[in-house]
Amino acid sequence: MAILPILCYPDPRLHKVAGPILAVDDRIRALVADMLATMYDAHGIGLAATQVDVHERLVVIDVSEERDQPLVLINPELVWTSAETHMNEEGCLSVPGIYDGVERFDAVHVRALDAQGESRVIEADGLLAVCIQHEMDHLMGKVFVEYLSPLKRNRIKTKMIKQQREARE
Ligand code: K1U
Ligand code: ZN
Repeated sequence: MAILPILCYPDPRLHKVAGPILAVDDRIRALVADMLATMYDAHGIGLAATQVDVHERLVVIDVSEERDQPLVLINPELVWTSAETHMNEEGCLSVPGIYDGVERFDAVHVRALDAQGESRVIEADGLLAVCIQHEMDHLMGKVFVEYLSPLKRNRIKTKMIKQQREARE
């Protein structure tokens, strides 16, 4: 298992649209293991393949307190969304230190393959529903700061570029 480098906003690779996974094989299972190790190492509750510069439709999530309930979503598709939406505080491992409100569906049903290649429908609400929507956005090349005002987004972009320059020096 390896800890993979996580792309940081505003890296243009975060805006690539991921393609479908055609076979759930040993390569994908190894990537799942590396992404779970990377998510736990970074203390995140989710990670999309896009964030580790792999542009395939794969997401890992664990919103459990004990960090022992990993969820693997391969080729996820939203099949139902609630009429109700809510503003939730979000963070992102690709935008470290930034938290802000994003409007999301309260509940979603998502169809996906698991790590064995079995098709499942997950019915999610609360933090899991928010995290699924955040991770599926990553697969479409969208980072949560793009929901914020241009003023806030530009401030965040400037701050991230400065942090990355200072980290290199
Ligand atoms: O995709 C990512 O960058 C992971 C991200 C997932 C996420 C967190 C919060 C709301 C939606 C999606 C994180 O894990 S950020 C770090 C974190 O653990 C966290 C931040 C805020 C609330 C709860 C957890
Ligand atoms: Zn994120």
